[in-house]
Amino acid sequence: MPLARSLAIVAALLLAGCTGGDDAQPDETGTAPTQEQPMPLEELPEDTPALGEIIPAPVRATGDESSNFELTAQTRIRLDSDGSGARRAAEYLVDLLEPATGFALPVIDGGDARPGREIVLRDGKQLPEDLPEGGYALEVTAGGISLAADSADGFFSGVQTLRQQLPADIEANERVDRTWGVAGGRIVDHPRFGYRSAMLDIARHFFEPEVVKRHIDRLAQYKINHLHLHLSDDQGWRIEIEGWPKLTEIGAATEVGGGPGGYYTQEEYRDIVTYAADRGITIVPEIDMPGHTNAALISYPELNCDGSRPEPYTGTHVGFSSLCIDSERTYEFVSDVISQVAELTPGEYLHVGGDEAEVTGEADYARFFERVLPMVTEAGKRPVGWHEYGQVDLPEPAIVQYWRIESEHPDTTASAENGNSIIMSPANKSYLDMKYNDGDPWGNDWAGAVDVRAAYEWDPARFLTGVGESAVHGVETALWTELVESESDIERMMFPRLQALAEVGWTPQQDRDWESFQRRLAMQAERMDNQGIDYHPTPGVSW
Ligand code: NGO
Repeated sequence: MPLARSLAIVAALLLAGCTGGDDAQPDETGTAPTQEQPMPLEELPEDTPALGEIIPAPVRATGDESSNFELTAQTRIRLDSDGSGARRAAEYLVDLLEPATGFALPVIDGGDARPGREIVLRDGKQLPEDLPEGGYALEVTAGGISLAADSADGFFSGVQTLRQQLPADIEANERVDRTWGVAGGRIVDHPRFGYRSAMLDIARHFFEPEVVKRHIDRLAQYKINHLHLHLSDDQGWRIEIEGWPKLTEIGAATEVGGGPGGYYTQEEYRDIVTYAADRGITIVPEIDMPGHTNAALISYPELNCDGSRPEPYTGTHVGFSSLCIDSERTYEFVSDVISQVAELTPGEYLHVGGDEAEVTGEADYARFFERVLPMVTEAGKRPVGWHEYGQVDLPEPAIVQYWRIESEHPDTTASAENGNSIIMSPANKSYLDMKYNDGDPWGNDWAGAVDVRAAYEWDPARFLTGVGESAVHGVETALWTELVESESDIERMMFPRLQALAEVGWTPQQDRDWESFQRRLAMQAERMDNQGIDYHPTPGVSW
């Protein structure tokens, strides 16, 4: 018997042994059922990624060429877990694998091990004890694949790793008749930051729910676990609020450039939230206030201090609108909005904007947030705000999102010193509305060009003076849509910078390396093509 085969059988038996299953025990005839075990794939198809050649790079990957796994129509997915996270991740995996393989893999709850034919998702009994939150271990042997985690986040991340370990054909929309191999070995992995996020501005240009859903699919594959939706701005109000119908009748009917705008009904929003959760993504809703509120003011002029109705705004300037800080009507409005949005959103966070309130006045701004922040915490949510709101006395759980390009920002440093966590979104690294290169015909440029390398080569814990690793809550890219009008614009601006930011948020700083990233990024081209992503083939990467 060839050595590789005997090793694979030993591995299969061991795997069965650790699950407590008894399929590997001798049967009535006294022979172990090894003939049921498929041959290990001694020759992986050439296009199968080596273990760990994925984005974001895993913390530790140890390949074992003698124990490659083959996914077949007989493979089943078995749950050995008490939580719902494993089931959700398993169902997601089944849906991911089905179109290209044509396999409708069954998900089985509990039951015995069946070596050689299964992918087991199990609670983290075999995880290293000190594995940080959100971590997982993926063990690939000829005898089966084991994915162990102790959180839904960990299971979803493990599934994304497995997905990228399959050949790029797995992303095809139609059945591809071929051998589906996975390189053998073990990955033990965990995120650097628990919060890895992307922001999409649906206020400047509105995007229909199905576009947002496709966007969610695309983000999830790189282990992005939050999607921040910028739901209101001067140019449009995008979510139905009961009791305030004009927000959607009037405030939603505009967008940059004069297009028709649009909004989500509460039902559509809930549906997006559920769709995201099924892919391991938490929605973070943002209602921007007290500035960036022209769309609310044209809907309800009583929110304006002089009671007059401003003109609808479809340009791209910022900093000219404000809710009336002294009017009780403002707080009735804000309270209804916050309580309804909180109710619709199961996730932990509610973003209250707070940026560029240039016509609000400093004392008014502080008074406004002194009333509004308790509304958020009372609604059971953790407030997030753009860094300007750091000038206010923030409650401890409040999170500050830094978006400027300067490396000094005393208010944000003070917030960090006071124990508030900081989300890092410096515009010259993570703003995906910026041009890639100076000569690009599209894109904003106030923060300078942001090419893939710039998006990759920075350390979120060293960007801002006084905001080190333990103060950083996570990283977020921002796609503002003043100049982004179509789904293909979204794709071109996001990809491949999104992959760079995904690795910034996941992989330990000392393990990150541009050469290695560049190589792995080039391998993503075929995956993105198969998904129909209209990415920007940025120069400097050997696509
Ligand atoms: C700024 C501004 C947004 C713009 C964006 C464009 C923040 C937090 N407020 O970022 O309104 O759309 O720049 O890059």
